[in-house]
Amino acid sequence: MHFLKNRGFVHAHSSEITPRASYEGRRDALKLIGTGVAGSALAAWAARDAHAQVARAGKLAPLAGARSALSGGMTMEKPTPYADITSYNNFYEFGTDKADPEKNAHTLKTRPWTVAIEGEVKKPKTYDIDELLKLAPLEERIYRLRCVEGWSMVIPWVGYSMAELIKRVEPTGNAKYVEFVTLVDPKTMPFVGSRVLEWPYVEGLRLDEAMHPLALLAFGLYGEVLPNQNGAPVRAVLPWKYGFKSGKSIVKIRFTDKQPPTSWVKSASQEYGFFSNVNPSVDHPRWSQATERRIGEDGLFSKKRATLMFNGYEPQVGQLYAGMDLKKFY
Ligand SMILES: Nc1nc2c(c(=O)[nH]1)N[C@H]1C(S)=C(S)[C@@H](COP(=O)(O)O)O[C@H]1N2
Ligand SMILES: [Mo]
Repeated sequence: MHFLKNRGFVHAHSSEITPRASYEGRRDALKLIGTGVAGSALAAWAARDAHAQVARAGKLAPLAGARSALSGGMTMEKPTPYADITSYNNFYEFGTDKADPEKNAHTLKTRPWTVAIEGEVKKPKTYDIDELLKLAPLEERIYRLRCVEGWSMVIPWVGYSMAELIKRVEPTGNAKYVEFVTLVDPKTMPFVGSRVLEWPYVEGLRLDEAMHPLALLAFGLYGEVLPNQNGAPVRAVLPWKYGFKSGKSIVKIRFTDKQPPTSWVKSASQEYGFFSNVNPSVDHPRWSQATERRIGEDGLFSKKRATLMFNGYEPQVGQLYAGMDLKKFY
């Protein structure tokens, strides 16, 4: 234990009961430090109170969430700096360069905003965004995000499990899939006239995937409302899938009996599958998916990090795919 002391790790008094989440977090930190992955920044991060929220960015309106145990081991990974999370984006409606969304998305109008729940549900309803925001207690979830392009970030989201919404609208027995339709507005989105993708940007999940507690509806990050470029006012976050499954600026959630045709499958089905679970052993036809570069930490010449099965969430989500051939259902 001496190496922990040397790095300023703060031990709780023995009279204190160690909360489960902080105990598990500490174990994860030990593992990382043991493998030499941790620098002093990570050690400092690991030494803070596991229940404390990530400090606000100080840029937009505050939106606090109680730290969730569902962050799992990610609680101990250092969040990517706010400046990187908000300036290196994929949001093709605002341009295809990484810097375009930050430059262009100021035109997005996030109020008034509604999200329509339609299809195979007993209680279809169009929610005003401010009602949707208050539907369930907000939590802070620190998740890895792995883009199919080979980079990753660690993002402290604020939101609640999609399951909270889904159980309130009561899917019928016919509901097998959930389709997420995002905004298409030529007046504010300069690139929806382009043919890079079919608009609106549509994504989808199997119902059991959407019901998994890790599946998040996010309204904020770094203790504040979402910046427009990150998908304001509400987006999906599926941490075990490639980033493109997490649609930004959602306007409609539709429950269906058939697998919805999604934008990326329509544009190149040999390259992007409906499931798109992070899988280091299934390469993209044009590049390997075995490794990744962490934005904000790893330079172009740094040794790449190993990509983990289901982006590290295999213990939580592996069961969803038991018995499936993941090479066939990529
Ligand atoms: N509507 C919409 N949602 C989208 C995209 C997009 O182009 N349009 N890009 C996706 C991709 S490829 C990734 S990696 C993530 C990036 O989210 P971030 O910019 O918040 O990190 O958003 C996803 N959601
Ligand atoms: Mo992506």
